[in-house]
Amino acid sequence: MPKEAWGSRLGLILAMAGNAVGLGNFLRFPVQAVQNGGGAFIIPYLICFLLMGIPLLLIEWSSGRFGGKFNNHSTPYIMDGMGKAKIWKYVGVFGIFTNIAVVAYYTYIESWSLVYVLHAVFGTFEGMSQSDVATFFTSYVDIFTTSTGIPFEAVFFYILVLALNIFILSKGLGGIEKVAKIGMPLLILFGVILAVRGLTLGESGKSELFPDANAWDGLNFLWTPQFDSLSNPKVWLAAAGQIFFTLSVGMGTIQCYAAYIKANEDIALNAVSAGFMNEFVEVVLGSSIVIPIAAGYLGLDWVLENAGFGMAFQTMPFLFQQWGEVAAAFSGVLWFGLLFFAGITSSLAMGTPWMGFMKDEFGWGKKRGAWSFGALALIMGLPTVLLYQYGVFDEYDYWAGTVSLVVFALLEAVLFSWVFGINKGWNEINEGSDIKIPQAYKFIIKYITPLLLLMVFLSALITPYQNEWMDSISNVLNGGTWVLDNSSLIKNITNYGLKEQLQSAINQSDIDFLEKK
Ligand code: MET
Repeated sequence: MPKEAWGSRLGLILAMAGNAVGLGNFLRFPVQAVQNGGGAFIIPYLICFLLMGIPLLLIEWSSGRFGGKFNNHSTPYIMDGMGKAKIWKYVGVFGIFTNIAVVAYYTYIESWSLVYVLHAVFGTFEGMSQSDVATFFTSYVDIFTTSTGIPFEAVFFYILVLALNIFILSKGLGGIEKVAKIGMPLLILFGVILAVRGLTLGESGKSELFPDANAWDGLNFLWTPQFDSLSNPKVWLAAAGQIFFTLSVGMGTIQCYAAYIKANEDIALNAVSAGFMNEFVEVVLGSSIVIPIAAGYLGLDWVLENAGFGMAFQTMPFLFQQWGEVAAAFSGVLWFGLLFFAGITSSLAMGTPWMGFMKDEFGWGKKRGAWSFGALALIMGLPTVLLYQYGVFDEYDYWAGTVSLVVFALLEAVLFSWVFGINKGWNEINEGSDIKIPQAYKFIIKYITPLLLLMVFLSALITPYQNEWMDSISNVLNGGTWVLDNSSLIKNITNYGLKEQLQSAINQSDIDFLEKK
């Protein structure tokens, strides 16, 4: 039997871009940008892309292709082949569980998108007020509004979407490639149409209720660079987190896709192209839809106050209604269809590390691999669906979608440059390459990227009260103590479930100092 490989270069790039382009580009990026000062966010974001994103892409693509040469297709085997110590295999296994935990909540959002496409078609939101649309969502995910305590519609569509993922995965690379070849162009087309609307809306949404509505305000807020943020660690951390999330680095999915690239085939140009494609979709399309459209109807102040994950499902369907019945249905299909394609091309990638591991370790075929992955995802995922109100969803996002990515990225960067060795690594990156990666990247990959990743990790450990770094530092200089924020990793590890009690026990004078600021 011939070895499995990507059907074409285009297929590979679209699958890799599909892996990266995801819900994060449309739901997470705009919110992060708004919450971190708009134009103030963009510069740190781009720097993180160049100093951590691109290097990690190169590390992951080349590690994957390297593993493929020895017929390894999963992070445990790929990493095991790069370092002598047994620990690397276990680091690879840890990476697999990140994927299963992310897929558990990620496919839930995918299922919402699919359901909302149907509701857009059937005109469910017609004539609803903004609060009706918002309530529609909360009752969809709410276990308290159903007499049985089980949101059947949500569970049904969740399982349906999971089954669809399993079905495609069981078809192997060919299935993933096909979905990417259909999904990615449609996603970009849908995104461009909506972005044109966002960019041309201007003040046409102005009303008596919202006299300040102006889409341009939203765009200006995002695109006016502000240099003062460069000294704020909070903004840098958010920017770094967004880069990891959006590029899908630190999970092992890229390695597993790259393991199917032939030994002499280019990875340098492919990696950079897929990375830039993701950035185009994120920075250009991701910032031209939700924010300007919401600012165009509700005003920038509303956006600043309400920017959050909920905007996509709780506000957009209401705003689309302002364009009339047909246009609302059409826009709803474009928006939620786009989210669905963005989601599924990423969740498919999250299945491959597990499937590859079962193949490498036990020789399991695609069907068995896909079904076992689905079963695990379901076991992990049902709590996010059934206990949504209890914050399970957010816990998954924090541990798997935020912390694990950084930890894994740090470990793989160390493995690549310091254990495998940067000289060997650099040769892997350049072997068969169609472009010349600037020599400076050899230095960056060896020193700068691991150092920055270490800094990101340490800062997450000790995030200060309310993420106010400057004030906390001056408090310490004034003889006070470093008060940890509840979001800090240390607090999350040690005080899990006891946050409130411990919060009240910390030094009140430090809190007073910080709050006065
Ligand atoms: N890169 C994809 C996205 O942006 C998947 C991220 S999973 C941590 O949504």
